[in-house]
Amino acid sequence: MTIEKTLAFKRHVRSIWISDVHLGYSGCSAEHLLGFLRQMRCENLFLVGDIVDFWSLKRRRYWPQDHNNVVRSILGKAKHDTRVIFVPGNHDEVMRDYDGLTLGNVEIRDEYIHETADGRRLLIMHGDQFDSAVMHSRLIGLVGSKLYDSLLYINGLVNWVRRKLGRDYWSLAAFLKERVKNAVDYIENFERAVAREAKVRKVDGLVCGHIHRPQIKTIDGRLYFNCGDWVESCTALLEHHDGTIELIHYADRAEVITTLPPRITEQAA
Ligand SMILES: [Mn+2]
Repeated sequence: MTIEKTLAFKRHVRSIWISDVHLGYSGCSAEHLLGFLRQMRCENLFLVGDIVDFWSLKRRRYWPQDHNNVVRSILGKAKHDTRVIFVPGNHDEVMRDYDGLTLGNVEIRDEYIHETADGRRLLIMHGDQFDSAVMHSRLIGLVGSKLYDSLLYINGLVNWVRRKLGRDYWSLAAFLKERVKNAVDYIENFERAVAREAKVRKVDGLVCGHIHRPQIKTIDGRLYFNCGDWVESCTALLEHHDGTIELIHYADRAEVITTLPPRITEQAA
């Protein structure tokens, strides 16, 4: 019964943050995201980067109807009562050239400072900006950023050869990142770099995405919020009207919502 209620009435919150949706990539859970967006109403919707996966689209053109519907749902909110701010990530970094531009009521910002209802200032950025800090300190630090840049250049050459041989694209950066990512301390280093930035920028906390690890915690007195993603986690951050922030795992709830109603009907019958 309560489930039906949550479906019938849209939940209203002050703000929603989502990141790492990866539209245009086959791993994107657009269906879940659509379900979530349709259930929610908010004053502010923050798109925290990697919303469209241009990297994946470049490799393979994939754009099913569900992905259109997500874009339409977001634009629909932007047209009505929601302020939509898009902070691009590394997979949609082409949009970073348009900092300050408003497209179809969607404001594009390289980064943005949001003030919560209880007066906390939160810096919003995608998070790939901390890759260099994390990678330099962990792995690339051994050889220096100049060499890392050279490696990326060599990576381009390697892929040119691979293309000539009809082989798939192979990313050195992704490979290194994956290796470092697998290390237990990658996430810790990332989070610490984020907290350091929050301190330098004199904000109470930072909201980001990028590493696909949903999280709310305090590090060295600064708030660390990670939106997670819509590839595996299906998570979002919500700001309630009193300023408290909640991390929700939508897929878990969606499962409950799709499995429970038939049972209720059964009982009723
Ligand atoms: Mn990213």
